[in-house]
Amino acid sequence: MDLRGCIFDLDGVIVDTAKYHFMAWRRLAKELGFIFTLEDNEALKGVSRMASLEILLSKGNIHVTEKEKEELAARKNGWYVEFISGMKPDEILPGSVKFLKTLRKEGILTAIGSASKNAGTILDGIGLREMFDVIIDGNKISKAKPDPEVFLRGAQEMMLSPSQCIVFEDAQAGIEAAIAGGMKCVGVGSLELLGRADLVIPDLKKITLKQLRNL
Ligand code: B16
Ligand code: MG
Repeated sequence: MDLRGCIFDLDGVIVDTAKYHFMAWRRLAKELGFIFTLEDNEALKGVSRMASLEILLSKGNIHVTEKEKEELAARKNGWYVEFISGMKPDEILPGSVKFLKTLRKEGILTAIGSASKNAGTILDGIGLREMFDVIIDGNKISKAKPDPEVFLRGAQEMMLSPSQCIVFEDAQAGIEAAIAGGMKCVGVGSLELLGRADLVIPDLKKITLKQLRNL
């Protein structure tokens, strides 16, 4: 393929924030009177805040009004923001910085395509904001993954067509979004979960441009 741009999911690809989301959701579940496990948390990856809350509430068999949902989501986000406020560059996932530098050197554009409304805070905390030409996050989009909006906006702002872009994702919803947007995608994580991607790698440590151009 004629590779011109790479679009990265943030949580789980560039930085390991999944543990902080889990800690906050688990705390909320505990307050609501049930246990939320690490396994339950898999279904929340890449999913928007409100959709995540819906999944959590159905796990606990809890029914609340829309207004209460807003309040619960805000409570979870308050804890999450507190957890990520102390994030340091050493929480960047292995291989990310080196790979981003390689892309820059080769003139390939870089974008963030994240569902998170906290993406800016995280990028500032880990000092990576300037490594991305374009940042599309949960504040800029109206349709959550698996809708392709976030990645299509990324391609559009890089002034590229979807066929010139590759998406890097750790969540099934994100892989589906890339496919729906007509983009090649690389799953970062386990083959078992991300088998629908064009290529699955455990992390960004060993990925080469040659591998990507062959997709
Ligand atoms: P927030 P990504 C996603 O980020 C997370 O994977 C998901 O767990 C989270 O619920 C979602 O962002 C919304 O995050 O509550 O901070 O707006 O993986 O798309 O970078
Ligand atoms: Mg993710």
